[in-house]
Amino acid sequence: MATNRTFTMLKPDAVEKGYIGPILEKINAAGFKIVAMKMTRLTTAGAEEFYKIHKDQPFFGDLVKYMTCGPIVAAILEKENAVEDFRVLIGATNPADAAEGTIRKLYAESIGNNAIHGSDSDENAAIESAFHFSGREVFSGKFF
Ligand code: RTP
Ligand code: MG
Repeated sequence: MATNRTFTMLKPDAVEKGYIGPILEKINAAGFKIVAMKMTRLTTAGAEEFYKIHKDQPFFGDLVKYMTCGPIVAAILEKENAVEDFRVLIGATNPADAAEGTIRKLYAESIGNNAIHGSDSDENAAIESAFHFSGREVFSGKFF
């Protein structure tokens, strides 16, 4: 399996509760390499664009409000089979359904406030990474 990339956001609830460190530790322990990272905040327009696939869902308004309510940490992660393996590491959307030991099981509050995002395809990982990072902010290969 070739090394590839996924995109993640530690969502505002996780940042507010001081879970940046513990979540990054789990990401590192699972073998993902951080190749880009920043603390930032989504604007309403930015959140609407990022989650536009959900614009007709009943939860869209709440989702945009939640994703803009505080800072997030955005990152690009590298690993073999990154997209699929990261979705396993974060667990099901609803923490009540998430497997033991997954990030959402450990750190998410609810199906809405669920601590972390993971891209669902290689194509979306590339789109979402470009949404948050310029080429100069993304590192690759061996760092030194
Ligand atoms: P994500 O995109 O954030 O990684 O989450 P996901 O693939 O597991 O779930 P998705 O279906 O893409 O939903 C995106 C985000 O919308 C919020 N949500 N709320 N109240 C609800 O029923 C509901 N359903 C989804 C969550 O924040 C979810 O992560
Ligand atoms: Mg999704």
